[in-house]
Amino acid sequence: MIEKSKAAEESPAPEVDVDALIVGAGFAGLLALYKLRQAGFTVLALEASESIGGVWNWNRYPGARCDVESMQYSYSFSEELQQTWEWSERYATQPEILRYIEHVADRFDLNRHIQLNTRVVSATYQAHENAWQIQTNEGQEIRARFCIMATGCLSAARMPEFPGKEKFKGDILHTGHWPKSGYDFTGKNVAVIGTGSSGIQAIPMIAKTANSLTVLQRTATYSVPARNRMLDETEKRAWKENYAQLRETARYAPSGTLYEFGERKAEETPLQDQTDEFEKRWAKGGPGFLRAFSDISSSQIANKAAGDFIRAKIADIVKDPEKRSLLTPATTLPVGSKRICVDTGYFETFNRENVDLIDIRNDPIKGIEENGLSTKKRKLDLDCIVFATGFDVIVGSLMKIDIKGLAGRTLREKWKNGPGTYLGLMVAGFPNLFLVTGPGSPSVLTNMMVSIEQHIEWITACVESMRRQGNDYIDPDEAAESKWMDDANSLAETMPFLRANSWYMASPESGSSPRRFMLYSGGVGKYREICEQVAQQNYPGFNIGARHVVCDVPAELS
Ligand code: N01
Repeated sequence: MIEKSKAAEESPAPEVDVDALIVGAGFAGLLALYKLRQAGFTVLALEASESIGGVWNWNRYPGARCDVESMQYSYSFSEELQQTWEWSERYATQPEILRYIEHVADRFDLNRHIQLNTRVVSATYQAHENAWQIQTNEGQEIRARFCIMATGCLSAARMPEFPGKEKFKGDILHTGHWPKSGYDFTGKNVAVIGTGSSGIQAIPMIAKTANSLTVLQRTATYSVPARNRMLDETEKRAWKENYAQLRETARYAPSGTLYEFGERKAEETPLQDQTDEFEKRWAKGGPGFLRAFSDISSSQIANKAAGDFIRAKIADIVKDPEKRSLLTPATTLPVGSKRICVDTGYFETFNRENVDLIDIRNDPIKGIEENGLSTKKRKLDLDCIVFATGFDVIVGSLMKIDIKGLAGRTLREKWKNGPGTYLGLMVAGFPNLFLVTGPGSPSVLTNMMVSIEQHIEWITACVESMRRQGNDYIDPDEAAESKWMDDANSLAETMPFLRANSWYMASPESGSSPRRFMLYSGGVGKYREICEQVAQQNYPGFNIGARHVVCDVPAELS
């Protein structure tokens, strides 16, 4: 599995098993394998699961599909691939995306570099040999010059601990960790906890076959219809004939996705025209609803107009007045402060007789028992409880690994007051360790395919440039890192994000002090330009050197 490069064989420097060790074999891990191998580095990916696919391998719940259109949620690195792969629907289903990932791995012969069923438990930087020592759950030890953490932002399923959970005799499932064999809800009494993107997709599907479905909601969610449909040949041809240009435009679009961007400001648009535009977008479906006007994320008035429109739609759809009121997002919650959901018949599902709704802010979950679940006011007899409670986002999978950098300092210790990175790509004191779509980058605010490709291309170019210059050590400056994170937080102050409690925030509840925005919200285009500029100027903000420099580090750091 581990192959030595010619350069490594000839190198007089301390030997490593592999030039680049990649953690994770989802979209990011596969691309890292491909690009770094193309560049002549030896590569190995370790994947905890028994199969590849990352988040699309784990999230097999009914109704799971992507909310970025399939023609845009795909790799752009190979013209042949994008011309030959056929997407069938506007929004691809989880099984189709997984088939695509498997196809890519086969087509580019990546599987031979992937070791499955292997969880990385620790990664320790060894200063004396300038290498990362990786330890796996199987006790395997691998030394790598570079470590690429392609661990995903939404991979560590969050399972809240309700008292009595272990006593439940029925089935407990988590949307982010769904059984591969599937699950049959037919005739069952089911509760779903959580109404984010996963819950909103799963709830209408579960309701179709369950005997009863009770949704336990903490916060009412903004959702717009997906209007999913089969793609027709003309549409696909239009994309394929113009892919090169469309992809390039997407790389500089605010979120890396092409929408019809409204140029007018809602604030300056007469009310009837505003409503007409929102209606048009509602009928078209998809998150492009939020691009109706250019000021929805910058103006509270425009944002409220978009929110009011959705609230009015919910009022039209949901018949029961109590459910309607509970499902209506508060006017104090800006649209887009959390990721907008995209659904197929979500609000309509609450008109079904077998579907009930409990507001757990008013009627909190007390605990789980042998045969069901109790809230303060109600007792539910259940066969199955589905947790759609999300993930330990962005940093969750990294935090599961015991990562030690210079002087044995752990990443957990370094990030105890919230995550910090330079450019979202590296952490000061953790040399040669690259993050993919990490905190401080646009990450989950964007089309992840665009962000993943940009990061992997940047990382590959960076290590190639180091190799050209005879360097093999890179570590960002603490000062550059602090400034980057401060600037990212200031940028977010102009957006609706800080006005909501969402998982975009590192907050005192999640161990961060002060409360900070975790991502870069200036858009993928601006972010790409900054990263490109850093590379062109030979990486200011990074300490780059050759291994003898590493040997010269002060004793207290080695
Ligand atoms: O997770 P979430 P998700 N007790 O964190 C509630 C991507 N994704 O898996 O809002 C009770 O958004 C929580 O309540 P609240 C996409 O980026 C994409 O749904 O915090 N409830 C919320 O309702 C998405 O944004 C796609 O008050 C608890 C829900 O659980 C991201 O994944 C599909 C609770 C969690 O929502 C995450 O989505 C699916 C507790 N202790 C996912 N803890 C598509 O592409 C949490 N909740 C379409």
